[in-house]
Amino acid sequence: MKRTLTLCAALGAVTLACVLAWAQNDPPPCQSPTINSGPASQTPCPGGNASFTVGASGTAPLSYQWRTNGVNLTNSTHISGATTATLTITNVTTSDVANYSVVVTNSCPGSVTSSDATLTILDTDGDGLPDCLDAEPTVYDHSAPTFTITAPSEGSVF
Ligand SMILES: [Ca+2]
Repeated sequence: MKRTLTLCAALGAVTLACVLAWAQNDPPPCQSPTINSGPASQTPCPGGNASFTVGASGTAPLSYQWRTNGVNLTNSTHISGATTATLTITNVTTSDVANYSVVVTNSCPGSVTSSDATLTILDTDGDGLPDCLDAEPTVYDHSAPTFTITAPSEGSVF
């Protein structure tokens, strides 16, 4: 069938065989969404941004719904892209620490849910301050202090 169609197209032929081949050529089957990549876990700094992106394929158009711990997210001043392939969280706080996933659907039967990506604020040294806010190590100056002594002017009282 496909070879017949290719040959017909190549020759620009309109023959009974070609017409029959076109007529029998099935429309493309409905492809339920599948997830190809992501989302990846994020370790933002408090006050910074975090973005989660998913790569999905299937019969267009695809619809996206991001969720945190299983609850659908909605756009706000804090969250954008809740129903797109990329979720962005601005001005991250500790309350954003959670698992993030996305449900992808289209007009075909079935939907697919991504794996969980985590949002974590790292505190590697465990001092309660995120890594990005840990103070830089203090550099001490071990060189000898220098003094400048100015001779008192005549008539000064001590
Ligand atoms: Ca720390």
